[in-house]
Parts: sequence; C-alpha cells; structure tokens
Amino acid sequence: MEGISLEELQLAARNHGMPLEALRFPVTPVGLHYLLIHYDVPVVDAEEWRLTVSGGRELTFGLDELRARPTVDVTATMECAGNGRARLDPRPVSQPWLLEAVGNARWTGIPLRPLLEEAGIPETTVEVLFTGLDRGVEAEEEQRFQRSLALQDALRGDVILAYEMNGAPLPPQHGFPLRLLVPGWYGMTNVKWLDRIELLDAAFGGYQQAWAYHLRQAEDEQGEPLQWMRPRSLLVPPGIPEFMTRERLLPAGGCLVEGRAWSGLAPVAGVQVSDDGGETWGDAELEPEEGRWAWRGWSFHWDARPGDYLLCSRARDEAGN
Ligand SMILES: Nc1nc2c(c(=O)[nH]1)N[C@H]1C(S)=C(S)[C@@H](COP(=O)(O)O)O[C@H]1N2
Ligand SMILES: [Mo]
Repeated sequence: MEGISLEELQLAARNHGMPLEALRFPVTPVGLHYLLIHYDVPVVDAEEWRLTVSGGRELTFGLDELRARPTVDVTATMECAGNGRARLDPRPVSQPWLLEAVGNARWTGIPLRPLLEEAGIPETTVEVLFTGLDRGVEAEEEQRFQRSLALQDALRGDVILAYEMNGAPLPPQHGFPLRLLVPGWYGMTNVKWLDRIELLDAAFGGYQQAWAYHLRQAEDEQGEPLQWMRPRSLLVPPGIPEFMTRERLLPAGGCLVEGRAWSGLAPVAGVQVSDDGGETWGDAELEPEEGRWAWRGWSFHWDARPGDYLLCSRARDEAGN
C-alpha cells in the first residue's frame, strides 16, 4: 500500500465507495452506493435532453416519451471491474479502490430491445454503441465515455435503459436522466448520462472498449475484455472500528458475521468464512435469493475467542467459479 499519490487520493475523494457496514441494507440507499465518474458530472436540462437512436431508422425521444413506455424494474448488484485494485502488487495507478466499489440498487426503466427493434436493426449490425454526455481526456485521447455491446448482448431481455434508482429519478451522479443497465456485467458497461445509441456495422474501437477494462498480466498485452462479474463475497465488519486503522474491537463470545455475495456468471452456490486469513474455512448459511441479479445475503456463527483475527469470506457460484 506504499506510495498512494495525491492524484489517486483526488480520485478517491471524488468517487466514493460503499462503506462495508452498508452491506446491512439489502438495497443500498442511493447516497451509500459507490460512485465512479471518469470526467465531470454533466448538468442536464431534462426539457432539452433527447435520446437519439441511429444506424437504423433514426429515432429521437424526450424523457417524458420514454417514461410513457411500458416500465420494467430490476434489482441489480453493480461492481466496478477495478474493485480491489489498490491492493494489487504492482498497483495499477487509477481509481484506488480497496473493496467497496459495489452497491445493489433497484433500477426502473424501459427494456432496450423493443427500442432497437423499432429502429429496425440492419442485417449488417454487429454492435450497439452507447455514448454518455460526459467528456474528458484519457490516454491522450479526447473522448466522451463510450462503450459498445455485441448485438446479441444488447438484445438480452433484461438489458434496460434506467431513469430511476430506488424509486426516484436518477440523481446527477448516477447518470441523470438515463443510463444503460446490463445486469450481471461489471460497472463500466452501464453508461450514464446516455444520449446516443448507434447500431454499428463494425466493432467499436474507442479507448473505453478496446483498451480499458481488459484483464491483462502485462501492461502491453491486449488481454481479455471484462464482462460478467466474477463471484465475490464481502462481510460487514463486526464490532466497532478504531478511527484511523479501522481495526475492529468486539467482545469475545458468539458473533454473527453477516455479508453478501454475488456472481454475474451464475447464481451464488456457497459462501465460506475464515478467521485466520484464509488458512481454514467454515460454511456460511445463505439467505433466500432476492432475484437473479441481486446480491445474496449470508451469515456465519463465529465463536470469537480472545485474540487478534483476520476475517475474510469467499463465494463460489453454480458454474464452479
Ligand atoms: N458516462 C459514464 N458512464 C459510466 C462511467 C463514466 O465515467 N461515465 N463510469 C462507469 C464505471 S467505470 C462504473 S464502475 C459505473 C459506476 O456507476 P455508479 O457511479 O452509478 O455506481 O458507471 C459506469 N458508467
Ligand atoms: Mo468501473
């Protein structure tokens, strides 16, 4: 953890994580959901804002027109693909997440597929490009935040354009007035401040798609594009924190350790907890599933004897990940 720079701190102060004690909430209250904003939060006038769908028949929608369409909602866990990167060695210099870049929210909006079908999908379409209103410079390239999906992924029935979060209009920091939501995929997929959707007949080669968000072992290799969230589990730190170190203090005795686990790849199949930094593990009890895309609660009866412990948890999913 040596050498965290002021630049990294500057990013950490702009983009907060979800404090781990907020794992107690089944649905993360809006202000506790993590945030990641690469550039500046755009200020959008809802009256003037339009969504354009192009590449087929060009369609334009105002916010009221979108809101008048049949509504769907989905409770989905979203995790930044870089969650945990500040602990990697060597540490990639970027938003320095520890473990809190996650949240679980109820998103309301309209399904994407009918909108694309209305535009008429040309036979030559291979990808769908989503463009946000926010602009900045990254890798020396001036850009708007843009990500694409393969056509078959964009046509998944549960992909939505969301205009509400936890029953209220999206707040500015989460993408007002409209964002993409692809349940089960890492956070960067879910383009905020969306104003343009384009059907493309060639793969999009922009920075956020072709270079960023790849899992690579060396800095200069192409790597594998990240998509589905891998299994992960986090626990509510028990007891009370020491202010600076965040070390926890609690009375010896029985302690119910609680947490949540998720995987985009397949439903969570099991969670284990260790009190010796991962040497030995015991099985946690899973709470009922709250929908395929929401994280799953779990609990573990821990017999806390006097001493110092390093607690951790891990999850596996039904696909064996
Ligand atoms: N337009 C736009 N969309 C974006 C981003 C962004 O910077 N600009 N950040 C992405 C990343 S990397 C993540 S992890 C999620 C975070 O969503 P949240 O801030 O609502 O939690 O939004 C994604 N969508
Ligand atoms: Mo992210």
